[in-house]
Amino acid sequence: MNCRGRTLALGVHTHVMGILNVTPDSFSDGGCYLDTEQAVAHAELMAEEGATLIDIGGESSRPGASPVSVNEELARILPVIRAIADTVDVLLSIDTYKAEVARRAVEAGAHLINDITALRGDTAMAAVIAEMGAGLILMHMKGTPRTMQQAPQYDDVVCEVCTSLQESVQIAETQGIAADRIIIDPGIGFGKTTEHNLELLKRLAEFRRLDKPLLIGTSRKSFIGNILGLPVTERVEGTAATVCWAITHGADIVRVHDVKANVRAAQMTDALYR
Ligand code: PT1
Repeated sequence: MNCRGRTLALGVHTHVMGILNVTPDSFSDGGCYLDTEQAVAHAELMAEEGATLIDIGGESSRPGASPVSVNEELARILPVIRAIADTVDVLLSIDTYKAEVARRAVEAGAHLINDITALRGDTAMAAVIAEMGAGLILMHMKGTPRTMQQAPQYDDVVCEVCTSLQESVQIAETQGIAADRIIIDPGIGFGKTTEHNLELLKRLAEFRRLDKPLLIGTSRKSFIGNILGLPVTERVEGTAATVCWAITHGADIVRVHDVKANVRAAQMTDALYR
């Protein structure tokens, strides 16, 4: 696939997308020089460890998280995007559902937008992506991050997620986004119980029917914690197991925190499977 003059070869090997959160902790207001330095250092490390994409997020979308303003989000991510785009050889993805944030991020050097609302959050998003020739990740979510884990229900989770993503693909292409710039993602943990997440992974191959590159994000998520009975700091092996499984069931890109371990798992799985 092709976005903003950069190409991403698909099918040759699995791409590992490293997660770079620039949501400040309570001791920092975000956007200051030290934060930017730290973020760039983390991006450089992930690139050295084998990440070919980096996903920058300025607003948490974990269950229960609250939204932040456009200005706050921009203050957090723009300095980091500018610094990384200049120095690190990776595709830069921005985790935002706000069209204004997307536009400014792509102007600053980002290559693709990771929209966790799959174009349902901001009606101006599709036009921005189309106009700027950026790539787009369409992720399925039921509800909003604040409310999505309040007893989510589906008749057939795979069919419903598939249909919803197909509709978003249709909206994207109708609004002028090139068919080969669209990636799909079933949104593990976004309005899904542990059973729903397992069902989505077991039947992951059904998403190949949409004929789009497939991204999967399971990293350190609570369904792994529920199964293993382990806290978030102890989920790297569980995550790696889901990464190997996802690759053999059609994933092209995996979104992870622990790049080194998951690149090794992905390389070994690629050698056996691809
Ligand atoms: C994802 C994803 C994302 N996940 C894409 N973007 C998060 N494209 C943020 C839990 O259950 O899978 N795909 N952006 C992080 N979201 C969560 C959701 C984190 C659930 C944790 C959980 O613990």
